[in-house]
Amino acid sequence: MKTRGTHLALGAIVIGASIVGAPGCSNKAEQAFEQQQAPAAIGASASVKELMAARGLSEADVEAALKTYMPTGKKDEYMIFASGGQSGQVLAIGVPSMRLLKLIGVFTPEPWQGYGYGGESDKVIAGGAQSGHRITWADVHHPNLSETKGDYDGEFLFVNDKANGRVAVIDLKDFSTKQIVPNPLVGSDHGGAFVDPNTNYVIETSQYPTPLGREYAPLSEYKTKYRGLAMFWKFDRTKGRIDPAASFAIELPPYTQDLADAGKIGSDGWAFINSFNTEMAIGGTLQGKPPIESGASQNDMDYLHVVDWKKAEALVAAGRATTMKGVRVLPLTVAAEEGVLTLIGEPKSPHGCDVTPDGTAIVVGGKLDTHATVYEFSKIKDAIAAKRYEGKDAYGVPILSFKDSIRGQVEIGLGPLHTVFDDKGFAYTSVFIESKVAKWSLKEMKLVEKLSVHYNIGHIMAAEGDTVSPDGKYVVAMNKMSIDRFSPVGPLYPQNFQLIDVTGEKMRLLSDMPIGIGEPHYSQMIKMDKLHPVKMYPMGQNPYTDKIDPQAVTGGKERIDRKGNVVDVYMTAIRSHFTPDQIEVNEGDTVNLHITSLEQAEDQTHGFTVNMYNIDLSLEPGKHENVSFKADVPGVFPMYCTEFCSALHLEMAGYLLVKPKN
Ligand code: K7E
Ligand code: CUA
Repeated sequence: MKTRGTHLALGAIVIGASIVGAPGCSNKAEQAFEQQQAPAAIGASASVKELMAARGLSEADVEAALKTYMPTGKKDEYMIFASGGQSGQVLAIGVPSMRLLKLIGVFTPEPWQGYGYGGESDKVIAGGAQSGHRITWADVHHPNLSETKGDYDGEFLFVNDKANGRVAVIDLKDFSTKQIVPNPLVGSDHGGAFVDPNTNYVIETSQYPTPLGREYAPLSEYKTKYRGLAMFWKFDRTKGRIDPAASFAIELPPYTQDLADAGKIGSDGWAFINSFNTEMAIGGTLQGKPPIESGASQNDMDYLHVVDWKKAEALVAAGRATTMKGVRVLPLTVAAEEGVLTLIGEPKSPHGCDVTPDGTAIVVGGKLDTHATVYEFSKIKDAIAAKRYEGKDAYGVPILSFKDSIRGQVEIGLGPLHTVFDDKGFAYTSVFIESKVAKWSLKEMKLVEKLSVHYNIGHIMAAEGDTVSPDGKYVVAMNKMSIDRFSPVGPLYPQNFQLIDVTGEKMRLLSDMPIGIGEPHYSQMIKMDKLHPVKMYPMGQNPYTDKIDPQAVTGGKERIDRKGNVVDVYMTAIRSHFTPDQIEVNEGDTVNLHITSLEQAEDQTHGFTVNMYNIDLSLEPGKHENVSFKADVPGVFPMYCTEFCSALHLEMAGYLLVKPKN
């Protein structure tokens, strides 16, 4: 592809810069080379040399700069979708520049996009309520792009909310959140929101076991009443929404299920979920009992859960499920008997669970183990087919031999967590305790190189890394701590993304990007040319129904309708006025504003707010918004456009007058 040429070209420039005898450049051969080449490059090189000296930059720094600098107007080659952690949002970041392009409001109201401040998007957030409780934050862990034939297709993004057991759907047509689905059965999730290679399902597995259906049972009944769950949310691609009614779940034992991944190619139709705390420790620190952290670290092995979800889907269709809170749940007994669920030992307190691009293996990192363990799918499949079980767990779930299920183990270092893949058969594992990226060969099952990162790397991510054809090129270390990397900003430090070039024989650290909004866990990186967002909406479009809104207004049809104490205002926005711009109501009236942007020019966004009512809308070209409020306080309330849309933006204003009752 083109980029390879670009990289070569950059390499040549770097050589040009490095040969001018920058400080620290003592290579004689290079200096000789410099004299030969000097005439052609001397002007630029001399100033580069001075700049390097003035800023104290090394050759490696200059090379990194040349590989990541984006001149004005030039666009990035990849986009990262990163979880925003506790912010409840998703970040869109350009690569290699690592420039933040957008913060997408997902679970948390986001004022710039007018997300969650009175308009239509309020319904999306309201849809995410658990047991009637409106929730306006999330612990976002894993963004996952929709796939077609195992490749990112750039259409949708799914993310999970670990804290509240929810999954959100973001439409990449307009980079906005269209749906939040609360899981009515669990109290938290983690292994999500992964998709199968054709995005039939968005997979969400629970984390901390609770009684299913969000019911009550005392902790003394943990082993009998608490359960884990694997949820298969059916994704309706034409509607762009999850269809809860067509979804199903599989009941799991009360081990703490952790990361999950879907099979691909030969392992399509299967899902893999690891777990810790197979000891089923419940803590009790105040009563002098060991905390969960020590109780959960007794066993040498925990369980990798192997799930034949195609079989589960067929059993559910055949009526073997029971319905709980409107969800069809395949009982644990059925899953165990029918070979839907099988367990395999996995080294102590594992974390990452990543299927290789060819679908033949599953890589698991053991947090308290020094290995990456590679499971061979064909061995697992054969053993299940032949019912070659080593035993059963307390819930009757068959267990396969660990020894007979693995391809091997690779000595990685202290605290291996997650693994990603490139296009050359290498795997990259994050090594948390050592703060390193370990590169190893899948074929030779051998460690190749370790690169120091700063500091305490959690997830790691690679360009198109979760597809059947990763790109290589870039790996991103998603570091939990930044310690001395940035200027101090108080005791809460930003996380640090470190961009790594993996094109060469040696990994090269290119740049840092502080994430000052939350703790991103995972991210995915997609080729920019796969994304095709719209530049504007068709006139009158409601982005949350994907239809022209029935209340949309066209120019000249603006009006105010009054029926008793209900006032409907049909309003338009265009540079640089609202029509109508005077709204008079009586105290206590219900006011329904229906506002259509008549703009059809690129990047001509208006905003709308009215003093005191906590209303804030973003009116992108063509967008329609509906907002209702009770005019319960008499007075005069300025309303205005909140985007600097034109020279007369400040004049884009009006008044809401609320006449006192008496
Ligand atoms: Cu390792 Cu939630 Cu994927 Cu954090 S998780 S790092
Ligand atoms: Cu419209 Cu400012």
